[in-house]
Amino acid sequence: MQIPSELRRRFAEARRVLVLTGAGVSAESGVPTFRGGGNTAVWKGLPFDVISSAEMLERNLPAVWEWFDYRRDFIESLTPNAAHHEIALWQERFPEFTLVTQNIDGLHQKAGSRDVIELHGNIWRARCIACRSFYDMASGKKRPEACLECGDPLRPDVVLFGELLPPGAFERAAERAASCELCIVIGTSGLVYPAAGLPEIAKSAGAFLCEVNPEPTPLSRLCDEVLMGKAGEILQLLRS
Ligand code: BV8
Ligand code: ZN
Repeated sequence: MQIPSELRRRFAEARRVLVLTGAGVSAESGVPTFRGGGNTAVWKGLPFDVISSAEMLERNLPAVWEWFDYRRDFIESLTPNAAHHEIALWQERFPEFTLVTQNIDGLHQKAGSRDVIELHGNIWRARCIACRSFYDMASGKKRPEACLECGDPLRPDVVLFGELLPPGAFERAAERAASCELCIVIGTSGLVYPAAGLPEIAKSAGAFLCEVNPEPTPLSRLCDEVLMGKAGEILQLLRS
């Protein structure tokens, strides 16, 4: 794949860069995407946006835990791929670099990315439904049965459908999107809001918008450049 000269020039000259990632950036690490192969991920007969919903949390917290415990055990043995590593290098390359992810797998951080704006939370954390105390579950740490502060139940520290994003996360991302010169959207189907609104904010603020995805998405028509292929193979081609 040839990197178009305009994109190469923008990549070489940009100082303020925002990257938005989705499940596709973790696909080459073995993390299943949600809409891979045209069908939506299903758990025990329930589409993921049903089991991953505020309504389900109300109705059946143990089922929600079972779903995230299964995914956490699955992700535990997986490692970052070339796309994660390339993106981690960009935080040194660009004076003002912002990494925003919809992923809860923590693979960006495992690849060395710092200050990642996690719009949808993180599967390695639990939090108390009442006092919001946080509990780290990284490297197999067991979560307590209930909150050690107030005794109330714990829930996964992820954003479920119908729930608000973490305080300030979207605002910070939107602020950076509105001031970036180059916005690169990697491995997202661009269907879930408000995350999918960030490239639109960047574009309308005058940024050069580039998408990396083997398939067209609703965001493709907005883009100045679309690189159709796998992130793990394409991102390193941007190196001069
Ligand atoms: C909210 C955590 C306020 C849990 C997730 C406006 C319009 C319509 C609907 C709404 C709207 N505003 C709000 C809504 C409702 C809803 C929404 O957007 N629904 C959609 C389905 C229409 N949004 C919400 O509920 C949000 N909250 O708005 O709060 C509010 C409150 C009350 C009432 C109303 C509003 C919260 C959304 C967050 C939900 N939590 N994750 C979990 O993980 O289980 S979302 C989850 O799904 C992911 O985080 C991600 O965001 C999304 C999946 O999308 P992708 O990551 O893009 O993955 P996908 O599989 O779809 O695509 C992968 C792509 O990668 C593909 O394009 C593929 O081609 C590509 N690819 C594959 N391989 C590669 C690759 N690319 C590169 N390289 C490869 N190798
Ligand atoms: Zn508590």
